[in-house]
Amino acid sequence: MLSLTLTGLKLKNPLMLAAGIMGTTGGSLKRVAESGAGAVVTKSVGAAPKPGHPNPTMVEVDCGYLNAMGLPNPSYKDFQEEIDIAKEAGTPVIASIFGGEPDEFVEVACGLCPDAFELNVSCPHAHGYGTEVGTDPVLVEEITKAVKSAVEVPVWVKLTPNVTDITGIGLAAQQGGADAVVAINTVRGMAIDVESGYPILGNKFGGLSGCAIKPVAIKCVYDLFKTLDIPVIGVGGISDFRDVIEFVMAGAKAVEIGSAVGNNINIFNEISSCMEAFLEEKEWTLNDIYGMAHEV
Ligand code: RRO
Repeated sequence: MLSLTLTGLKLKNPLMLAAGIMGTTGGSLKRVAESGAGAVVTKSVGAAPKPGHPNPTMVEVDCGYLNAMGLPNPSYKDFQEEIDIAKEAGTPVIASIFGGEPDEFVEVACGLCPDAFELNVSCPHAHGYGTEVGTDPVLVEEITKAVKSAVEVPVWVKLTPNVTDITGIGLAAQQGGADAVVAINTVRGMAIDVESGYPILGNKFGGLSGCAIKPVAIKCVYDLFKTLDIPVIGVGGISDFRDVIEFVMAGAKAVEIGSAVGNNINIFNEISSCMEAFLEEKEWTLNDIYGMAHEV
């Protein structure tokens, strides 16, 4: 009842693991896939190993989490082994990759064989990467075009909400040939310890995730659905089935779940069951509610 085809990939449900959560090892990705996710996205990997930002890299705040991990990753070079382990679950595995310019993205993409790529042009706190790349529509189009012409699997582009109008960047990704856009990455934020006056994160500022950002993400998905022809994948603050229904009504073809998986790996099965019961009671299909908020 919840199965769908997304950019050519067959998913048993529209609930995917978001990048950055349990996504560094094949073992943890496989475990999430076996816990009911429709697809899993890896932690972002780049051309060279990176240790990430100094600690603390994550702090719980009201209604969410602030992180400034700083793209810690082992590089793409031995990462295919992890992807292969994750693939054993029989669920699509999406590689999140980052780079500073088109050639770096292409180098990483050509070193991996996932079921699809998610281009990270949206990390809010990585010098030379992420948002610094992903707020420039010309660069987003060039990067997307370069990766698209180098690989044969679908290419998704994960967008930053830290712009005035996300649709301009979404259009650039579409123009570059993206098969889908993913909205949103974390919202830039900061927390200060009032006893000492020190910024709490080692990097001083970071990205906010969790339920605080859901309304921001819903508006971004709504705007992108209205503007683009390619599918929009929603992410940001999902913790129960009503959140997923809301994203689909805003125009998300599928969603990714991040922060809430940290507390509960069974969330995919739980949300799937609740969604099925809700849709059955309403006598709606997933397709009936897709973009429903645009009909009023
Ligand atoms: O690693 C991180 O600090 C990080 C990444 Br790559 C990202 O895309 N978004 C985020 O909030 N943190």
